[in-house]
Amino acid sequence: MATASSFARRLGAAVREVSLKKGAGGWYGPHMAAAERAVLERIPLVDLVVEVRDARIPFTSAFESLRQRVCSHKHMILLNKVDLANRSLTEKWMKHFENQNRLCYGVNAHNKDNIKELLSIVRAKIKELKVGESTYTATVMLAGIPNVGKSAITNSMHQIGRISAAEKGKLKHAVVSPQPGETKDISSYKIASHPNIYILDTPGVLSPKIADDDSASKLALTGTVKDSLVEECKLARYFLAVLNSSEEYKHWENLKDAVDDTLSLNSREKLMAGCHTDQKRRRQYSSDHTQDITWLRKSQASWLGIFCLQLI
Ligand SMILES: Nc1nc2c(ncn2[C@@H]2O[C@H](COP(=O)(O)OP(=O)(O)OP(=O)(O)O)[C@@H](O)[C@H]2O)c(=O)[nH]1
Ligand SMILES: [Mg+2]
Repeated sequence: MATASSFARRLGAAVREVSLKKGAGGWYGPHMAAAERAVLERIPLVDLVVEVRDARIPFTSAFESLRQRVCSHKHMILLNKVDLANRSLTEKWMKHFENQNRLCYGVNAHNKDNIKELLSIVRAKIKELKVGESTYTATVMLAGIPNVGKSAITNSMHQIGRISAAEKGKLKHAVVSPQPGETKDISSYKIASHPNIYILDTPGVLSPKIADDDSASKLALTGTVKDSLVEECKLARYFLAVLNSSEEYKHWENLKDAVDDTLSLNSREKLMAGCHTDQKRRRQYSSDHTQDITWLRKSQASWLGIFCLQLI
């Protein structure tokens, strides 16, 4: 029987093939190249660079171009989507990055308490970097590969930071989407007053040079590459193999019962309605469950359990 690693190899090889294509067939076109240049050019101009990574793949989701360009004292690593990752592994990864002299923190962008804690960490770090300056305005840049949650973090920090500063000015809103490549330009959002701190939300950048098939498959599974560029069937098989190997499949035995047990009535109705509509619209063959699996991966529903793809 094929294992998760063989499915990973097949998916990874397909993704790397796509990465070599120029133009619409690949993902690193002139727009992403320009975005990468714009992000890298801003590094000397900002006070702190917060590299956002996916907590399920803390190593593979690195934004490689930052490595040689940001000095450790102004480089923070933020592991986002901790709600989807294994908690004890995330803690180990945080220690690993701290041992490399990087400030590191794990968040769920949609959790208010996490974001409040993140805001105080960022404020404290800025204060440390600006020691000796009595009045200043600071800028923090969020950078990373696509779909790791930069815009979601930006919105949460902007909203919570402004409200706690009792500033009732009109709030801006960065577009958040389950598909990668949503943010096209760099935009600034205020996250604190006295002193003023601004955050820059930036477009995600993914190098076309991916180290190996294993990394490529992990990036595809966590949504860094547009689903339309990858064969859904290969993606679904790998996802299923990962779930099988982590025994998560036990949650699937009675899918409807699992949904009934763990979701509120309101969200259950919405979920099942979405599921049925999706199935009616998309399924052509009753035996083809790969579409259901792809839908489940995209929904990232918490009752599916977590899957951590990168051990330390
Ligand atoms: N479960 C979970 N989902 C998250 C979290 N943060 C972001 N997301 C979801 O991840 C998807 C991508 O979020 P975005 O904020 O658009 O990601 P991005 O890094 O700005 O993506 P690009 O603009 O393409 O570079 C969206 O569906 C978000 O709702 C998180 O902490 N937990
Ligand atoms: Mg974005």
